[in-house]
Amino acid sequence: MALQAAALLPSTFSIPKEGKTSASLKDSSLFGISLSDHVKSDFGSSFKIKSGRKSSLGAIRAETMVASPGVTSTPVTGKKTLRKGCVVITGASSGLGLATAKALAETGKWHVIMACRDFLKAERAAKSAGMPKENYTIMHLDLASLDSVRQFVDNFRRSGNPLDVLVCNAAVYQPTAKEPSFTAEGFELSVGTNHLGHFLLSRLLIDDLKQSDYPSKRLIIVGSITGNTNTLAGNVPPKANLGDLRGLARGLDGLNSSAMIDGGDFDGAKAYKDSKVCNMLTMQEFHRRYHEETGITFASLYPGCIATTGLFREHIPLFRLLFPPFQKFITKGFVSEAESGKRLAQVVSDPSLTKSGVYWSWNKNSSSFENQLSEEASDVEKARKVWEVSEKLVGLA
Ligand code: LMG
Ligand code: NDP
Ligand code: PMR
Repeated sequence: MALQAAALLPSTFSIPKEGKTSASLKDSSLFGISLSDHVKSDFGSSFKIKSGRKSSLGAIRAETMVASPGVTSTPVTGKKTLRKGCVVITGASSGLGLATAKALAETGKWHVIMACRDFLKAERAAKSAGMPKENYTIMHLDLASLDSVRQFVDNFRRSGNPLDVLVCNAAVYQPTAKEPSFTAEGFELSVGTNHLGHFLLSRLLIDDLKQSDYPSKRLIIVGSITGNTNTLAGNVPPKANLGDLRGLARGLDGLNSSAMIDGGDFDGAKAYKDSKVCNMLTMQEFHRRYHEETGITFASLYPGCIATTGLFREHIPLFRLLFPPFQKFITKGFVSEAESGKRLAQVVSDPSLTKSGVYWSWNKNSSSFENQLSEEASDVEKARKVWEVSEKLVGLA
């Protein structure tokens, strides 16, 4: 545990600016569903722990595994039941990530590693959400720094936890920024954080997922409707468009090249939507490259319009005031944070959602369905290019 504690030092001590909880909406919606939905996370007793899980960390891992609540198994009448799953969720200090962490921790079947940039905020959020403390651990991760991503991976490995599911959830949205801002390595902040940080994280952690003996290993990358131009929401300007990736290929530094993937003028709302397209393309490229060989399920999703989260913290006050009622009463795409958390928790743990390469959405009957991605967000050639350019940028190629 000492090793783990060393990994948990916060790098920031900011006071949260947002974090209100939303009112619940017992209504069906165009793209959303009712609140009667519930998490189905039981794999049933037919799954058993495989013996001799591979441990690459020898004694350190064995020792910390004993101390970790996430990896114990409970003998029941001489048989071993399924051990707790261990899920890493990025950006679990608010909104969708926090709601998902809470939904999973409350089942008692999951140990949640909350991978957050602000340790104190995450600790407060977990406590005020009432998450059982034996079912979560907070570890520091700043996706806007590739060094921090690598450090997180090292610390996670030292913690001795297995990795059964990774959820790439964190994101920033800068709709009102006039000028770009940048990550530690000088990439435009939204694509740098939402896509490149997660790209490195998931590429590094794929090895850990491979080693897991959990019956259903998953890598989930949160997408969005607004990156999909085959929808009404995806046609609200500015529209996502990666173009020929010329800006990405030159490093998104805003100096020698554009800060935008397509090489155009900076637009914070477009940069966010472009980053979501990258997220959805990356999920599919992972599926093509790794699913058959590893059996890992790769998935993305649109959780519904969670109009009350911190994602909109930088939007103008008028927008923040009108957006929730607009989504509730006009588009009917609104979903509460709690409901969105249940949806993502399903993608993490529902035994019926094991299909790989799928972009999940929910209909008004509370059922998940395989949604269609836009032409660009399902472009095989573009996915390959985004992958290859991204691996150069994050130092993997
Ligand atoms: C822009 O600001 C930035 O300028 C830009 O740089 C970029 O960052 C962009 O995409 C990001 O954001 C956005 C801001 C500017 O827009 C808004 O604030 C619009 C938010 C939507 C709010 C609509 C208000 C409608 C009033 C709803 C009140 C609800 C009350 C409930 C009533 C219940 C009754 C039962 O501002 C604008 O752009 C102003 C635009 C105003 C547009 C108003 C359009 C209103 C409605 C459109 C209806 C469309 C219906 C669609 C239905 C779909 C169903 C199929
Ligand atoms: P929030 O702002 O509430 O949550 C985003 C989380 O990401 C926060 O915990 C934030 O940390 C974290 N984060 C931001 N930057 C970094 C960083 N550099 N390193 C580590 N963590 C970081 O927004 P949502 O819950 O709405 O967003 C969650 C996901 O849902 C995103 O992927 C978003 O694209 C997606 N989504 C949201 C929709 C919505 O309507 N809200 C709709 C569709 C998709 P901190 O708390 O420290 O700020
Ligand atoms: Mg949108 C069915 C219609 C629908 C849905 C589901 C969304 C979701 N939005 C819809 C329609 C509209 N929006 C319409 C008609 C308008 C014009 C008034 C509109 C506007 C709008 C703005 C200005 N919407 C927005 C914004 C944002 O700044 C949000 C955004 O683009 O963030 C990137 C947003 C969103 N609308 C959504 C969803 C889910 C978002 C935000 C979050 C995201 O995609 O991650």
